[in-house]
Amino acid sequence: MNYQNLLVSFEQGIALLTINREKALNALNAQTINELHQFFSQDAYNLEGLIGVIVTGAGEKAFVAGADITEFRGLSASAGKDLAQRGQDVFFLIERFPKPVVAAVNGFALGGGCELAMACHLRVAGEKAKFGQPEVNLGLIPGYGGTQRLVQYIGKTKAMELLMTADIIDANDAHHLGLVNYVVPSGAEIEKARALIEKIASKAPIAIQHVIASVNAYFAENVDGFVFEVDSFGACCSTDDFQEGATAFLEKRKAEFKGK
Ligand code: DAK
Repeated sequence: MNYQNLLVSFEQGIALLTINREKALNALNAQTINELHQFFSQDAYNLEGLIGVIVTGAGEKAFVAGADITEFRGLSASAGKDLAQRGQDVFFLIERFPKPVVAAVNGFALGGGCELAMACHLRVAGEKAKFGQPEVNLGLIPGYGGTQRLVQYIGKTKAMELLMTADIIDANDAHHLGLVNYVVPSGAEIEKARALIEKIASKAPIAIQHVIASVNAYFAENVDGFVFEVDSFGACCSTDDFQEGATAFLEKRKAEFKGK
């Protein structure tokens, strides 16, 4: 795993992925998007014993302050479309990753940064974190799924307002709106993200995969989420973990899941 803009450490089953462009407030340039693609399409799958991924930003100021504005100028319509598609593909890889991905939002999460946090399954915000989609200030709209996921998470009323006003909200407002799962003291984001992943890792891994896929199915086009859930439920029934979970309950002991 050789990256220019990502730092990856792997400890006790958890990959800590840090966007490492602190001088540019961790803005997502093309190289970083490519490296995220490399990690979530290949490298993460090669980490033996992986139970989850934490995504954060280097330094104390920013999670990710957006797409890298220095790369925008002179972008043609077709190049812009290609770039948006590339970014969306990467963020879908994150959203569909079969193990929990938690954003530890340690500062500004603006534009593409807010979109990156939204592509993760869960979000823990430090109390100094700030969220917003200020693309209209630049004559743009979000290109990495922001117009869709923001509506999914906070509803059309507030999403319309944030997308059209470019207002930036703090961590507590983001929490009240349902954009983040937890607000913690600054500096404690990773610890909380780790605790969430460890809790999830004590459950049946195949069931967790099916939860992720089934919840995503609610938002997928041309997919009946209820039908998808029935199929996923059936698939869980054929696992050893289901037998173990039910047996452990009846024997009044803790289940020992094997992910089989
Ligand atoms: N891109 C590049 N550099 C950035 C940056 C960004 N998004 N944000 C900050 N920086 C750089 C600054 O230029 C500055 O660099 P130097 O001048 O030191 O070389 C350094 O980071 C520190 O930033 P500031 O000096 O501005 O720090 P402040 O504390 O004063 O302000 C701030 C922090 C976060 C409020 C401010 O930096 C800011 O407003 N940043 C821009 C926020 C923003 O508008 N982000 C972009 C949102 S739009 C697309 C797909 C997706 C998107 C676009 C296109 N296609 C497919 C084509 C998404 C777009 C967005 O994300």
